[in-house]
Amino acid sequence: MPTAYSRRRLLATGFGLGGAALLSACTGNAGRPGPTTPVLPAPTTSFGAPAMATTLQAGVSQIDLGGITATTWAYGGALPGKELRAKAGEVLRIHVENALPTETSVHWHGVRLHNAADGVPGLTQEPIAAAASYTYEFLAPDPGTYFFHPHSGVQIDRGLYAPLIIDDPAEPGGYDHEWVLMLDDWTDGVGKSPDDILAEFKAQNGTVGTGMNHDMGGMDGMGNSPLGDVGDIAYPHYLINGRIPRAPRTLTAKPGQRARVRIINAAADTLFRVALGGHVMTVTHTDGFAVQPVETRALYLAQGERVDVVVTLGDGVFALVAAAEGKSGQGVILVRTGSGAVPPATVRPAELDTDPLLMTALMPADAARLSQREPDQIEQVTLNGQMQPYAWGMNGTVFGSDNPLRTTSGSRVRLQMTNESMMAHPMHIHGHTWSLPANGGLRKDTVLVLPMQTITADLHADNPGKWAYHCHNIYHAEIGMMTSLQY
Ligand SMILES: [Cu+2]
Repeated sequence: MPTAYSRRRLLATGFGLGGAALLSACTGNAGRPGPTTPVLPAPTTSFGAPAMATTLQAGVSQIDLGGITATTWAYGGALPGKELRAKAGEVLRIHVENALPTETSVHWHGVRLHNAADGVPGLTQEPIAAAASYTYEFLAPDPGTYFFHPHSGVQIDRGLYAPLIIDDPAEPGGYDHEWVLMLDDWTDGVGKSPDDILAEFKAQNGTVGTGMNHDMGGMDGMGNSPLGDVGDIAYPHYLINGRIPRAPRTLTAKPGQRARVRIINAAADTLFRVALGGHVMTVTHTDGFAVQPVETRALYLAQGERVDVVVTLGDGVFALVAAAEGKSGQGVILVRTGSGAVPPATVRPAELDTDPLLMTALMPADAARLSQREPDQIEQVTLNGQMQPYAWGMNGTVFGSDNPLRTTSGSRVRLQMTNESMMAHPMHIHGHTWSLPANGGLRKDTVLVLPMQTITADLHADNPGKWAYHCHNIYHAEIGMMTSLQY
């Protein structure tokens, strides 16, 4: 299946504001002041023996996607790779063996770890050469749903990803099952390779500048999303936990039981719209941090974002569907609690079309708030570029020609991100968790900035180092939509 490019399109109105309005009607406490001291201790580089130690091998593997075998790159020969799990405050030691034909790295996405373990070649370490190994050791301070993947080229668009779950010893539980779902868009070994796709984009020799860009280029029929343009590439397949929809995995439980579902979007270029047929989901966390619970029947999850939901299960067989937003295709996983026919691969639960919740419509749980404080420093950041000729950048330039953001330890830094393009960008900060003042201090490390939208995100500079700050559309990042925060 050829690569296809999304059509530039005019924005529909709405932007999921219904969800935001619903939420504030439920909670009614926007702007409530938070505690007066930071709720979390600063990350540390001095720690004791690891509570969790393991070896992770990145190598070339044959993966069965469900009747289709792909030769790809994966961790430990599995897709997704084996989940890693530890408790908050524990030290993890992961020895990485690189059996790939090229250099790699591992980034622990969302974890507020010390800079040297962040896994970004060029900023925090030398790449791990082919046939070499490297040991990451870090303390994971905050409980939550995280994942790991390379920060080398477009390797995340192969099979190199796996969950990283940090348990909260104080978690009250209240559920019978815990399921971890990884969403992905798939081409490697069955269509063009990610490196081929990137090479085609690079060959367009696009350039970026500042200023609103209303480009309307594009070629095919993609792009039918109320969010605007959300993806550039039509993939042959979309996966949940490594499987195509006609050979889905099945989760089993009993009717009436409660399941905590941790959902991770590991896709390179795809935003998903997620629903569980016949069910309402209660959103409890995003990007690891607790939110004021919200019920929804559908939600949007952008690349790099995570969400935890709790569902009370009905009786029968249900499809949890992750529909590729603005594209055709979907990932499916089944939930079976009783008898019933398996739904077809093309099943489309009605819940998908019920005003999906954006993660940026959530409000934080009180315990998750960062202390409120006026910023010491305000930085304007523009998100720039266009699909044709393909070019993406920040502040009118590309990574390598960028001016890193600089601050000092202890500062409160406000980033005002203005998206001057016609495409949504999931912006990700390393080593910190933002606080979004427009959401009462919602904590996130990956924030979807919609076309022409400005989002304000504060951070507390308590973790010195060189921190990548980039779009988590991995093709955007690799073509130049990345800078860094340094102090
Ligand atoms: Cu982007």
